[in-house]
Amino acid sequence: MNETRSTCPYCGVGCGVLLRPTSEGGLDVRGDPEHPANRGRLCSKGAALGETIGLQDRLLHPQIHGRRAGWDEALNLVARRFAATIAAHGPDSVAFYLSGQLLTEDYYVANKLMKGFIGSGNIDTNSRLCMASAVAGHRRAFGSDTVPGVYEDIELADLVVLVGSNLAWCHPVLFQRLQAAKTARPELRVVVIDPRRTQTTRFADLHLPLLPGSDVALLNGLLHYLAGHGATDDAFVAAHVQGAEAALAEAAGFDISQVARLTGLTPDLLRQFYAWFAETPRVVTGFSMGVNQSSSGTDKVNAIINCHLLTGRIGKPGASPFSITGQPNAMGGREVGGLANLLAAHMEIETPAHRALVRDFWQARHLTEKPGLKAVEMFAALREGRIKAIWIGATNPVDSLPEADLVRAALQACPFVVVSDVTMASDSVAMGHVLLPAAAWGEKDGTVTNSERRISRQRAALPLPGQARPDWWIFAQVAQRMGFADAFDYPDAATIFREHAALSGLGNDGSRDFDISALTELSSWAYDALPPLQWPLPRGAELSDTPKRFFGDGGFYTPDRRARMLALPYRAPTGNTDADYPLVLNTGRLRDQWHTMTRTGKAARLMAHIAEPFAELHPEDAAQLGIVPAGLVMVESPRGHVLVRALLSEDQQRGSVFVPLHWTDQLASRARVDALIAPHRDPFSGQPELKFTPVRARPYKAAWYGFAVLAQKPMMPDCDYWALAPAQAGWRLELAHDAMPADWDGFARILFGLNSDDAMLAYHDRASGRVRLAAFRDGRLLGALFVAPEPVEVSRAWAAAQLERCDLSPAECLRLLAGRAGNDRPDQGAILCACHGVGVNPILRAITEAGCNSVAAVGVATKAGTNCGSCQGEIRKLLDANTIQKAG
Ligand SMILES: Nc1nc2c(c(=O)[nH]1)N[C@H]1C(S)=C(S)[C@@H](COP(=O)(O)OP(=O)(O)OC[C@H]3O[C@@H](n4cnc5c(=O)[nH]c(N)nc54)[C@H](O)[C@@H]3O)O[C@H]1N2
Ligand SMILES: Nc1nc2c(c(=O)[nH]1)N[C@H]1C(S)=C(S)[C@@H](COP(=O)(O)OP(=O)(O)OC[C@H]3O[C@@H](n4cnc5c(=O)[nH]c(N)nc54)[C@H](O)[C@@H]3O)O[C@H]1N2
Ligand code: SF4
Ligand SMILES: [Mo]
Repeated sequence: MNETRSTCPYCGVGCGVLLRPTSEGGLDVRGDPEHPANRGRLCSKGAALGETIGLQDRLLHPQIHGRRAGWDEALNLVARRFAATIAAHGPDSVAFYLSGQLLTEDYYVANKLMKGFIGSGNIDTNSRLCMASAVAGHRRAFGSDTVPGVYEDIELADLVVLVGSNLAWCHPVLFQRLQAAKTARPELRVVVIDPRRTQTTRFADLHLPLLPGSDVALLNGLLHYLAGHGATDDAFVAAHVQGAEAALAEAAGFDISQVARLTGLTPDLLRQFYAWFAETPRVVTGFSMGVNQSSSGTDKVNAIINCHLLTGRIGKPGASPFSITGQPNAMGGREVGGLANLLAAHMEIETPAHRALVRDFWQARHLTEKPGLKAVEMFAALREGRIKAIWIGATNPVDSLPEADLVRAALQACPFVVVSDVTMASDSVAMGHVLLPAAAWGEKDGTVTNSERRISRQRAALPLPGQARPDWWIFAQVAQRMGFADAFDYPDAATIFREHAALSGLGNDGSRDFDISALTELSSWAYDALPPLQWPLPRGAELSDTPKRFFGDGGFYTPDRRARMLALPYRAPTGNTDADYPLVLNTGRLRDQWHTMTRTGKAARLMAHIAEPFAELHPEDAAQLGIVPAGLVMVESPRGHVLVRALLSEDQQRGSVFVPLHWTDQLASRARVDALIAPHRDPFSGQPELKFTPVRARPYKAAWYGFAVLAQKPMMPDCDYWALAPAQAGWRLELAHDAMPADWDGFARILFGLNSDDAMLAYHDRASGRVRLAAFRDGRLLGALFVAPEPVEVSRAWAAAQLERCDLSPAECLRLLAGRAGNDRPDQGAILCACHGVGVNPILRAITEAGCNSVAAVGVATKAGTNCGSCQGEIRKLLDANTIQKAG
């Protein structure tokens, strides 16, 4: 079998995949049984990778002002404009805004160009929105940005605490490993700290639904409790820790009643959690965006680390704090120094000796002397005209940065915007004066580092389409054309990797955590064959697979080699709710979507899980506001608004509203949630507060609601609300507007893209305001539109499935107009199991009619949940609901 070993390009778990090109130009993807991160497992997104690589919407040629250009012309223009801007306004008038989705080699070259040759620190990345607080917290506590533990610790622990992490949806394979460990050892306890109920909290033994932003109070209380209940590791603290007294003195103010007041949790819940933590030597605390994306994010990280340092539970099997990284190469980006305040190879811009090392090694013409602007400041500088040329690569800031409308305006006003991307269809690509077509996953070669410091190869299995080129090549070409030919004369990714490895060992001798100098002399052949390896790998290290932990015996990277515990006064989130903006907006991720959907949004089976943007509210809040289930809701902050579907659920706590971050102008009329978000940031990391924005919500009064399925991608009608999603054989579209169109027939004809000789079936019920229109050609459905004065009640999955048929009988055409499935083709309902395409209805029937009473039994009956397992939590939710219903 001709399979290529590579790594999944999505989350920081970093699963190994095996790729086999198909005869139709596609890619078969399966989990790599030999990769230590996943041992053959994949989640729904990884399993659907083959469906996201199609070339529709691909950026295939360089473009200048919308005109197709050659590489030479485009690269020369970029080099000339950047050089001219620097000459006229200095190096800090230009900036790169990049991404944790670039490969290490791409990143290394970009960072070297900006910090070593342009001479500015203005290179920041979306890791500022993601990992910056973890980086800052690690550096404050350990003197270095080190993740001490390994994945195996989650399986070896007796208590796993997850803080601000929806592991089941965001790191599903790590979650599967945790699930398997708990099945094998039911005494392994799981505690989840999250304001809302999620598929992760459902799995937990204990869920602490704290008030948003109150983590430091909860964790200070834990520290105080640990000290008072004999859980301190005195020997470890005496030998390896500084600052315990001050930290404990601060924490002493956080007794149970004070913590209960600040967090909204009951004293009983708190005592239960604290007691478990105190009595369990093997604790892993995993943390993610509920921690980092906060105005007290760095303090939250240190509050977690404080508890692990006090108890000596760090870098030992089954015991460690554990930062769960978001993007596939969040770690690699940090290794090469891909943040405005880092240098390279975990060295510091502020340390003269480090600058000297890097300057000599790079033969740098203009090594930056100071940190550059962090993401939010960078876009403010753009807006104020201080930055006059920017290069955006592998990220979509028009949708993912706070004050997103201002970000768009800043790019509109910027004299020179370069975007390197793989798609044409993104809100940021639309802002570029010069577009550079990058090679996509599956076509490019290099390395990424996952959450447990494991470096894995991404390998190409497909040819480069059109004029696409790897990101490192693009940066190196521009560098060469700016006059730095010698330093950027890279023939391949392997050469870049060797240089990076060599720099990591330079003047190191154990003084820096990041050292992979054992890989400095890797031949190109050995680089191609490189197996997944954890660092550190100092010169002479054996290239073996034994787990590598840090700090079990101290050896921190502070000058005195001791870790720091910090006194952490509690700070409430920066923005305050008030009478005008009484709700807290929380934002985050869905199981089957990746960020701004430029890739997962192409896969019908991933869109089938949740096909529309929504706001999730507590039913009592909704009732008070007059918001009805499945109605539309306007969520507003002083900065902007979104118009999305209302989802009422007690999974939300009162006063909170959750909106996913994924939808953009490409697939919805107005659902870019970052348009609402304030630029408040953590003072230490500069990471924005993406999980706490005061907002208000109100119902949208629609004159009509519509749902359509379409064989062709439609021209978007002029409607206040629309949300588009690909289906297996066409598109599905949700609509609503506050005024009726003059003529439904004409409206539908344009929507369906009909010819004048295409006939349409129509049904108007003037009394009820219901309209149904459908057009067919040779037994095929071209389009169907269902309109009602209230949210349309037609099975979406069933209607979309009719697009796949080429043999619709006249009776079936009429039934379609009636909006009802026939008995012979039962309606699936919303698709829960993306892998096997199993909807909620067959699963419910298995539970209620066939008596299935476990996830496994549902799997046997329907196949749901038997491949990647990502939907098992939702199946469990249906099982629980059924049990409750029976009991009631
Ligand atoms: N399916 C999917 N998986 C992904 C991604 C994706 O786009 N889609 N993206 C990847 C990336 S880049 C990242 S960064 C990770 C993110 O992974 P996670 O951090 O697990 O995901 P989020 O949904 O952003 O947020 C996690 C949780 O934080 C909670 N939270 C909000 N406020 C607070 C608070 O004040 N305290 C606490 N304790 N919790 C709070 C939210 O309710 C949410 O459930 O996911 C990665 N994996
Ligand atoms: N409200 C709110 N906002 C958030 C978050 C949140 O939780 N809430 N989370 C934040 C976090 S943690 C993150 S990580 C960000 C993510 O936000 P972004 O980074 O803006 O989102 P992506 O959709 O991943 O953007 C990646 C872009 O790179 C392109 N691309 C893919 N592969 C390649 C490649 O190989 N080369 C090049 N050049 N381009 C490529 C894609 O087409 C896409 O346009 O969002 C942040 N914003
Ligand atoms: S858990 Fe899923 S998204 Fe993350 S790396 Fe593995 S397969 Fe990819
Ligand atoms: Mo992220």
